[in-house]
Amino acid sequence: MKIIAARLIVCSPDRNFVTLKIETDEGIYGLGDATLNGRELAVAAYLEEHVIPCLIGRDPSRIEDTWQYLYRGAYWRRGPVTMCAIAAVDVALWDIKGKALGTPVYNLLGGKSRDGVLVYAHANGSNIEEAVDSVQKHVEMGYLAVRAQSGVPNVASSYGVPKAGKSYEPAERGLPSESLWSTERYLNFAPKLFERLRSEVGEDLHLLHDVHHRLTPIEAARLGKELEPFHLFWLEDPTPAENPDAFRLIREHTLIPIATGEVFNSFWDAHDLIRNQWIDYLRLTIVHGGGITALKKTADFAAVYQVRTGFHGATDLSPITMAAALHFNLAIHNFGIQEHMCHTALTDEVFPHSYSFDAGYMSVTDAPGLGVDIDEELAARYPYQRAYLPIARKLDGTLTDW
Ligand code: CS2
Ligand code: MG
Repeated sequence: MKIIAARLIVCSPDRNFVTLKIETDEGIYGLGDATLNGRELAVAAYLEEHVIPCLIGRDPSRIEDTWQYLYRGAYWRRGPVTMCAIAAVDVALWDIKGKALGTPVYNLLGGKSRDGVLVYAHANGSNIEEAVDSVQKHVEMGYLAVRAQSGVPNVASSYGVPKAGKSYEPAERGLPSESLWSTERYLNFAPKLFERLRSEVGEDLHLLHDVHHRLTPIEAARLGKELEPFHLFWLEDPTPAENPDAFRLIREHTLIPIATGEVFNSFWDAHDLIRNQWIDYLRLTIVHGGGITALKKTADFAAVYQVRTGFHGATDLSPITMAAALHFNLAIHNFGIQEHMCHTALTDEVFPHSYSFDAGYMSVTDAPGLGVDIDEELAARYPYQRAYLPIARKLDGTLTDW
């Protein structure tokens, strides 16, 4: 089998997606997600100008060799754009291999280790009342795990809370919006949110919370300690993770489980955090971390230290990544949980897929490969529109982590 063509499908059915389609001389094609929220065309250009020319004529079954060729052959290593591009090729090749062998990708990763993939939903509200109501709505929908985010009193816009009447989509078309943030107000508020949530939903529901990189290590330690009575499933991105030592400091002060890594793009970003057991869940995911090949190596390393996966799964990761993640999550032993932020009906129409949600878990069918496709004609009706993630500033105007 030979690769005879590879091309990008860039579309924006509600938000931007970049999809790589690799075609072979036996009529089988594979799909890979190449979406990097807010920097989509950088990855598209990297693939178009520097990767696709090298793919033509290659044997698509040589997945590991192709991964090494694209990683080591670039000379300049790592980074979100490079690893997202490599991921798109890698996932498309796993899709092709599954289709060529007539088997779902999870079977190529060791077969099922579980019958379904535990997922968590996004609940949010502009205040505690709305957040409680949203969590309860997701419990009624069958979720066993729910992330709760709330507006903070006297803070204009908090992370994870949609604008009035809209579903939550952080990327905004046009130039980046700017919002004001107050750590002090947030730190005084967050424990009240979870005290109320626990009293409303009881002990069994897994509650998660995303700090979104906004605290210093000692502030994160304070928050972790104050949230301990409400036994969260995890506290996510408590502090920026460029300095892994920051997580040592948090670990010294609190038992709250820690998750981080959605902004990582390589095993090496997580290496110290894993081997020192400074985190409990790794969020590094397939589309941003170099693909299935890279994540398998990383997850296997994490398993040795009893660190589990908790893949990022926001709407800016396409249904192709969701499908790949579900196959991966079904197979590996040290699976933790999968984020499930539902795509819109239109996005699901552009990307028909075989995965489904039921009673707190997601599963895939035994369709060969990943079990996902792209409706190119429909995608073409929704052309790319530049969009950015927001910028955050402290009340005094200092730029801070959004
Ligand atoms: C968030 C994301 O889902 C999450 O945990 O951190 O919504 C993140 O803000 C976006 O994926 C950024 O593109
Ligand atoms: Mg997050």
